[in-house]
Amino acid sequence: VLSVSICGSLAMEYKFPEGFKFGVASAAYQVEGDPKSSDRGENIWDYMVHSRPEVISDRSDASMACDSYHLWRRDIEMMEELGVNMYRFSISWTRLLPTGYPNIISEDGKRFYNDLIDGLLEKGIEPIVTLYHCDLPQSLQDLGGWANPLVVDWFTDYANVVFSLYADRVKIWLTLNEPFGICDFGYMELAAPYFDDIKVGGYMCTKNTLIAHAKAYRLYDEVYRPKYHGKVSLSTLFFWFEPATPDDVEATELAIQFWAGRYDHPIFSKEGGWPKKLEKLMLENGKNEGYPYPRLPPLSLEEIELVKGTYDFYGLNHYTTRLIRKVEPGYKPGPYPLMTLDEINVEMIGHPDWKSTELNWFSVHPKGIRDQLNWLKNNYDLKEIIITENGMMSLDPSLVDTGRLEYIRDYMEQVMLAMQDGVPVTGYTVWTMMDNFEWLNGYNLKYGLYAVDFNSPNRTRTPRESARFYSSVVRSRTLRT
Ligand code: BGP
Repeated sequence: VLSVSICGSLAMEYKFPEGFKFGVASAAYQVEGDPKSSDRGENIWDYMVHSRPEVISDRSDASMACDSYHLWRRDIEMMEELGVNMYRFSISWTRLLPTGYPNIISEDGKRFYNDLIDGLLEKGIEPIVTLYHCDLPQSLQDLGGWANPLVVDWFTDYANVVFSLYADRVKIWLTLNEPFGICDFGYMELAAPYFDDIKVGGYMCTKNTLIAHAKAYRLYDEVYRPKYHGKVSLSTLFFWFEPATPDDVEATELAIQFWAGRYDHPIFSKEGGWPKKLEKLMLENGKNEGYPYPRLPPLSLEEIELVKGTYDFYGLNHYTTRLIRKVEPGYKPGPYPLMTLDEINVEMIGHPDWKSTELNWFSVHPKGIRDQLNWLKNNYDLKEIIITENGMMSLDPSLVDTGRLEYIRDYMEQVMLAMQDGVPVTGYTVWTMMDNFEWLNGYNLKYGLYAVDFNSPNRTRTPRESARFYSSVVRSRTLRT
């Protein structure tokens, strides 16, 4: 680290270590498009946007999205422009297995991902592949989806097909993107399947995602690792939380355990299983509601052992920090359901000094990522952390995206500082390379280093200021603040 004083203010210069990876991320449903001309089967997002168009803020759908199904060569060119050396993308389950089951493997799907992987490797870009990023086959949703324990077999069969096709070339795998998003958002009307059923279906989903992840990990471990020596983990969506007042310290730790620990503790902690305090509290909550059994389905000793330790690194999706404040039971949340975690009676609020984005759940507080990385280091035994998503949303489509540029600069600086604290971060990935179908926000919300013209038939991609900035950091492996 070098520090230089310019006009009295301290400018810092950080050099990224040799081998540090810089990437960009995407997800199949958000960029690929083309469910019609290929044989891709229907998934839960297709079904939801067509049966309930009003839930998408601009009533759009992802039938064409960024058209990466046809324009993937242009996508790779953009990565070359940026100079990144890894690309995190996901495989669409129903593009590869149109029925959801391995009885039919789509030739077209197989070829599509083969070409993409080979195209990346030719340019020296490492593929990081997510097996599941929000797009469950509708055929499996019709049988109960993630709330049905059979999903474990469905997912493992699918994972086996993917590994058998691509594990010779793909060395870094993420089984699931954000189980919190799959279950908590999916069962609180914030994502497909768009159910209002958090306390039954949602918590069944919590358990089933863990078991499905673990089985896929162990499958790789036993069958593929001896030959291909890759790494497997998952990505956790982890808002960082700070206490609003000294009185809220305990509530904040509980909020961390409810949000991230519910999914992380069984996998990454030494003892495994649900976080103890949380498990107890949720059992009491159930009883108070006249429900005598644990709502968080118990994990048997075999299941605890099955899930524990199923990681080779930690994949972190970090966006924002919220303050945690205790509230009375029954407190009515604000306009965003996300703002309250009623299971543990806390509310998430912003800090008056933190810059806010246009959506009020998202504050800019770069130091949050450093504190969170240190928390991970102190709580789990981690040899490697890859930041699998970090980026800034805006409703402003302009190419001069100073806010995003500063966000990336300041968050990367805090990642650097965390590395100086001794946190083993080995890679950083921006969400996202280009504007895409941002789930319930359709095309209104922009996260892209590149802007995409969704009115042009060829989905023209144009770099923003943040793309130039990120590229200069990546190419020089130096961050200047
Ligand atoms: C992550 C998802 C991404 C992406 C991003 C922005 O949680 O993994 O797929 O969409 O969040 O999310 P949103 O559009 O909800 O702000």
